[in-house]
Amino acid sequence: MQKILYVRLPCNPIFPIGVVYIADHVHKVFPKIEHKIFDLGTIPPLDFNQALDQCIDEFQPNLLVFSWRDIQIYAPVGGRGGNPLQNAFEFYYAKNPLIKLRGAFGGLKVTRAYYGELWRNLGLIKRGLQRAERYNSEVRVVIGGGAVSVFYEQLQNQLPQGTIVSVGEGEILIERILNNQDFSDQRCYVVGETEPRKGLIHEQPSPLEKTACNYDYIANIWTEFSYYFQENDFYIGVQTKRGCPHNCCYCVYTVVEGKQVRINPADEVVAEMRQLYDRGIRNFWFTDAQFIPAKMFIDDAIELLQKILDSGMKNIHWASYIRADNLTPELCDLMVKTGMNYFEIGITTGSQELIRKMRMGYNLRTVLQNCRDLKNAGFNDLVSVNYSFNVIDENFETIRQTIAYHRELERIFGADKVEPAIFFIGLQPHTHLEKYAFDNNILKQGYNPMSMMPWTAKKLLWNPEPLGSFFGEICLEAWRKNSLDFGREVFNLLETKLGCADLEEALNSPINNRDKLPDLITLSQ
Ligand code: B12
Ligand code: SF4
Repeated sequence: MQKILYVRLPCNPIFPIGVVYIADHVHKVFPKIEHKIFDLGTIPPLDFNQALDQCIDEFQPNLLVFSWRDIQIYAPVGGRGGNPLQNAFEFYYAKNPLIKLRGAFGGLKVTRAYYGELWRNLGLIKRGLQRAERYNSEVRVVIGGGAVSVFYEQLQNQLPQGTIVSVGEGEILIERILNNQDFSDQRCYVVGETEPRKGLIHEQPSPLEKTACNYDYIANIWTEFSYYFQENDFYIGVQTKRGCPHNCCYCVYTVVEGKQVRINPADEVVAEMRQLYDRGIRNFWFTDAQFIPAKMFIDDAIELLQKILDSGMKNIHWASYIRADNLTPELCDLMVKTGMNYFEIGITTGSQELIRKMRMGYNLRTVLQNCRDLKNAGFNDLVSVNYSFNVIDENFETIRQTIAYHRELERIFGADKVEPAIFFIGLQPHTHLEKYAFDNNILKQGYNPMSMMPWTAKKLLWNPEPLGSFFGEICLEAWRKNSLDFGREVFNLLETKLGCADLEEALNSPINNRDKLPDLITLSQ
């Protein structure tokens, strides 16, 4: 008799949709297997060890499925141990020695928190295995999830021998393990037995037809399920598709999920939402890499939203990552009617020339038109616009263009409704940007992308010279003047210093500039 324990490793409270989907899938294929979900995200840190021991003692699993969601903490917001971006910038760019020292202390705190969490999670995996071996010497450990998908190579030396390390979605792999079948063709390796294949992450995931998650069953095998229903501002994850066909130079989603977009049938998505709705959930996060990955998927998005509307679920809200170049007036209308109340536009830059150089493949003019359609459809909520400055070939002119673009978005939605979120790219393995960094001697092959040592972190928190110090100083000044409205302050400071371009300049990417494209454009996967 198989007994599977799904352990979601500690994480900020975010619904553990990954293990829920795996447990649901495995239950549908093997209805007789006993499952239990144990979510360390709901346990206070001091109780982790004891709670894990107790769960294993009671359940005595013979397969341990560990799900690890996030490792990286480069976020421009307060989080674990403080605001990592502010600490790093104070340490790297402050001229005032006291501020530099404050940055150093802050950075130390963040670094300690980072390594502390890393070692604690690795410790929990080892501890879980040893505890489970008391009851079953043949117990196996499988580990997967977002963090593992990104850092599967680095984790190799830190996990117990025999651990099966999985990249990307894990349903078929677990199915194979339970059937005692060969799983060597899956995106995985076994610590101490096989090496991760070269380019493993670029392999396509196995096809899988997703059906609505059976939440009655999930509620049976997961005692803390209701934890996520207590706060009514929680956004529960629902996946509507997998994969993204794009090539944005800094993005790893497209390799983790694969380039082939696989749509989950709209009726199944609505059936899944309905079960959550009946349990009182009103906020949903469509966890897709992109909700509308390309024009050819607009009809699928329309079908889904129309079915949500027809289902009669009232007062619901949803959010997702959305490429704003793929909207139509009909879609905008449905988005508003179905309760999309938070909108993130990840345009990165307001300069069409840089959009092309970063291989992001969209047209800024179209984005503006679609934003106007959205506003006309009645969208009146907050729009968060993500900007990552200084990715590649940024210069004062492209900054002025980004300012012009941002001001136009403010004219469309209202300045109080458009929130600029200032990011700097956290460089990730397996991206075009990583290859660019190798080719330009910014990083050396064999570097450790998980390292938080200041000399490596400075390269991974992507803000290269010659503009690195300029942005460093602008950000420091913005935090000093108005840390509560950091993004807007950054834009105001940039505009005061550099002025604003003509919008038409921002929207054009003159063809003769193609000659000057950096190596990036010629990179292959
Ligand atoms: C949607 C999303 C968000 C949404 C989540 C909304 C919500 N309410 O759910 C928002 C915007 C809030 C968000 C925030 C963050 N995110 Co995020 N997010 C994603 C995204 C795009 C999808 C995650 C998801 O839910 N997918 C759908 C579910 C079903 O898939 P899944 O959980 O990955 O599980 C599947 C597989 O991983 C696998 N699997 C999972 N566990 C296991 C276990 C075993 C044993 C096996 C075999 C397989 C397996 O099978 C599952 C089913 O197919 C991923 C990138 C991506 N494309 O994967 C990043 C990602 C998970 N996020 C990431 C990060 C870092 C964050 C932040 C910490 C960013 C930050 N610095 O602030 C925050 C904070 C999150 C928190 N804990 O508080 C990283 C994590 C890895 C890392 N780099 O450390 C990812 C991978 C993106 C990246 N650039 O690397 N995120
Ligand atoms: S940034 Fe968005 S559109 Fe670009 S590859 Fe990543 S998920 Fe796809």
